[in-house]
Amino acid sequence: MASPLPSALRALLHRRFTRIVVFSGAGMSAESGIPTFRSGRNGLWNAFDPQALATPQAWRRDRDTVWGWYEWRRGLVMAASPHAGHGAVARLRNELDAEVVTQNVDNLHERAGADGVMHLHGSLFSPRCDTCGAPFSLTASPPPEPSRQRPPPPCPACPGAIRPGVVWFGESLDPAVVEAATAAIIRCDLLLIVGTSGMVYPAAGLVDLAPPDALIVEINPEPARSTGRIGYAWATTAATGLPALAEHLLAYSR
Ligand code: BV8
Ligand code: ZN
Repeated sequence: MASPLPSALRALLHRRFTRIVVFSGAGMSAESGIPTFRSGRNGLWNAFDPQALATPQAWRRDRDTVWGWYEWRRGLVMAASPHAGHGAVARLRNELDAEVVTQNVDNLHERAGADGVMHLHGSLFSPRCDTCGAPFSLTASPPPEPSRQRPPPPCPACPGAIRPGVVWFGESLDPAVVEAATAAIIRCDLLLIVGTSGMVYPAAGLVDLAPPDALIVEINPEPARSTGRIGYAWATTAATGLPALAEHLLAYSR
């Protein structure tokens, strides 16, 4: 049984929403055991600052460490499971045609059953050659505790090396994904912002494109800086808040 909605939020939801967008960040995956960017560091990578590793400079300087870090993260995701919040988002996607925009590079939204997820910052599961761009399928699952240094696979088609399929700091986002996410947000009537500190641009700026009459609800245990236009900031977690919200929205659509 999902936890009850705060009465003030319930009052704001007393209408049918037909153009819902879910905008998620690292906090969406925290309850699946995936560390966020600003939580405590994890063991093997304690000394590393994600923002220092997630850059083209780091790749040029020390590919093996960068590749080892992403393989460790890919292994974490593969060993993790989507939680009830991911399931709720998948229901909103499948039953209410909601759009899902994420800053996350994991595949937990998809594994919970949501398709058409817009990955603003790419994915751990779409590596490509750093030279010719050829996509590469990583069939082998990473070792449980990859060593710090892991040489990336060579590209089968050119002298390049296989890099993570993510957008690094200082790299531009895929214009097609930004365009699709923007198109969804500018027409939404309900925007659910889940688990993001709202500090990374241009992604964080997309939430400000919601129409003036859209209701914006934020789900985050700590008030974030997502947008000045939050209609309701629900200080709860993704795995708690989203099932309750989805249940209410689905009941209203019947
Ligand atoms: C760009 C993929 C144009 C990689 C990521 C100097 C030089 C170059 C660029 C810049 C610069 N200064 C500023 C910039 C722009 C820069 C930027 O915004 N920097 C920030 C740090 C200021 N942006 C870029 O570089 C972007 N590109 O601008 O291109 C350009 C081109 C050339 C030159 C200049 C500009 C590209 C940014 C994309 C970076 N890649 N990810 C990877 O994953 O390794 S970003 C990465 O960090 C994530 O994808 C995510 O977007 C971000 C982390 O943010 P969050 O998801 O919000 O996570 P966070 O940990 O911060 O917060 C978690 C939240 O969850 C918290 O609020 C917490 O309270 C909450 N929470 C915790 N538990 C729960 C919870 N919520 C719910 N439930 C819970 N249980
Ligand atoms: Zn290549």
